[in-house]
Amino acid sequence: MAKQKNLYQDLLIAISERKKLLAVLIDPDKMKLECVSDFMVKLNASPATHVFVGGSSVEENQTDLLIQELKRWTTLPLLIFPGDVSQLSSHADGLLFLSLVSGRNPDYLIGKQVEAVSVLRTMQLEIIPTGYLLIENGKETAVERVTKTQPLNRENIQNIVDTAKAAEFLGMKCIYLEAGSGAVDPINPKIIRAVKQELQIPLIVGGGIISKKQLDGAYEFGADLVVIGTAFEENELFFEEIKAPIEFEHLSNEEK
Ligand code: 1GP
Repeated sequence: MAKQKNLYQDLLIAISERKKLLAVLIDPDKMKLECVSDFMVKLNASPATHVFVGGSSVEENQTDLLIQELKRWTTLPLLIFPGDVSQLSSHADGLLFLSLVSGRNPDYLIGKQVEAVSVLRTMQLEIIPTGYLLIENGKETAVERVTKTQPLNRENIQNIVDTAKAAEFLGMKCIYLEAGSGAVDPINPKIIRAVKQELQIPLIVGGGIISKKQLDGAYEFGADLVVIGTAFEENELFFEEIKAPIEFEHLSNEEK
């Protein structure tokens, strides 16, 4: 099948049309190949607009095999959200080329990216440079462990905004606010709003979102694309739950 080459352009168009974009994150370490078909039938019938694939600890080749299988079941854009260079696959449509700008570990700011180039040269992936910000959420996350970096203090909203803006000034095409997979608290709506107000580029938000209300809240406060993994992994009925129309009025004043 021909590759979709306009992922980023399509993202900008969808955002300008005020579409609510939702990526389902699939972790190759947790999704068995034989379960893909059932999962994808549900995903295809849901409001999901993108499929992201990636994890923090994945065996060599596992990602490539999973992506090949996923592509048999969906025409949605499939982007790699890599935990490591070994998760690159020519069968995906695109790649979030992450730089962990919240941390100060050179390996995850630029080292892994340099390592990836020789592999990426052999692939036709659309590459989307993405400033990746890990925000503290109440417990240690896999990203923190693997990258040996500290998340940003969630109370220091100005520092989070400045970090996101610095990434935009550096030329990143998206900002990803990450609370971490399975986070206790998703990104606080106040942080989403403050970052969104300063950004000219798309804002991705993920980590710890397990209810329709939290999903709607993320959109209302400025997320352009929301990423959810765990909630779908643990409860496939969640595909049904998110089908209800968005009801912003149910958010309390406190949350606003
Ligand atoms: C993790 O932001 C993603 O990198 C999604 O997190 O698994 O908690 O939905 P969850």
